[in-house]
Amino acid sequence: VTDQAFVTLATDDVYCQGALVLGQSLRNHTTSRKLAVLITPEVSSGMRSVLRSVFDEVTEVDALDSADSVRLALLQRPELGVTFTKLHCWTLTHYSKCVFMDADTLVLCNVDELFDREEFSAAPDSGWPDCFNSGVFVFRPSLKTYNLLLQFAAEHGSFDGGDQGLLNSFFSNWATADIGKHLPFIYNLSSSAVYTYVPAFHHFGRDTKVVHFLGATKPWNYKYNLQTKRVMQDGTTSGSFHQLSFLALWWNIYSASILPLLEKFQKMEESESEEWKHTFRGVEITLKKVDPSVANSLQMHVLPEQAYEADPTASSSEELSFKAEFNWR
Ligand code: UPG
Repeated sequence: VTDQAFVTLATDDVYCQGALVLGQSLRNHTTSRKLAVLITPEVSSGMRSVLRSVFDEVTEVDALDSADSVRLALLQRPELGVTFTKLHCWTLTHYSKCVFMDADTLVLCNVDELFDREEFSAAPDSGWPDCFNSGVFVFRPSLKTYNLLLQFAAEHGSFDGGDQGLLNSFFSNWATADIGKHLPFIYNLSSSAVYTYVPAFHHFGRDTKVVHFLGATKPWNYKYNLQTKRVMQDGTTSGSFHQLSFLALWWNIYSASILPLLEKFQKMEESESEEWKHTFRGVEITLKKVDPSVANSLQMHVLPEQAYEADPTASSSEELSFKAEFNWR
């Protein structure tokens, strides 16, 4: 089906890591729909190449760039920036129907049946179930709807400052009008809500189809041991057993399918950038100028057992190979 697509959004290279894992999870479960990702100018050219190897379509959407009055009104509300960006999904009018998924979601099986639903379908939010969560929703691209949404945003803003508040106010009859537009919670299971209703999770959780790593700590903020295939916890991160097993699923895909892609494109770019070989305790390591957003993972990959940090004060290549200091963790 070429006129229907899964759509996600990544405004920077960090969120791209999530988009890539989501895209790969959809591929792994052999979706028959197109995969599209919306990005902003901030996304690096290397990352765009990697995105193009997973997604059928990588579309750059501009931050507020035009002079029309609605956009100007929105300019006065910088807090709605990311919200505004998500709304761009309605401009993908070469598709007749789409499923939007946040970059911090992961599919556990084929979910193509979502396309049987109509606009606007979404699952309840675990924090306030009369509201839907805007991390997974079915919609029909339409410039008319897009403009109405912009106008609504400019006039009313968003009660939570994000797209979720705005979309809930705009599609305000979702809670009561049509139960067919309520997606089951297993299509947008908040990984953090799991332990607030443990018996329900035990009863229904095995059928989970989409996990949503909602909240401030995203999967890519955790550390992962490539050898034991375990997510590591430290003082800043914590998680229940189930959260950790969902995180491990995310990291399995990231390490098996995404890291090799990132490295491949990294290598291609290296011909123009600096790279130094260094032998330390008999292990040859490669010091690279890496994008800070992926540095953590790449370092883990180069030295799976011991992540290291090069001396950040070193400036030239020679200096670095001398001054590199390793903080064994
Ligand atoms: N996003 C970016 N860059 C950012 C922030 C967000 O690309 O700097 C995209 C990305 O696709 C992300 C989504 O927007 O997954 C939502 O942002 P996120 O940081 O995941 O927000 P959460 O707090 O986890 O999510 C809740 C809702 C989500 C809604 C958001 C703001 O689950 O659907 O978009 O709040 O209302």
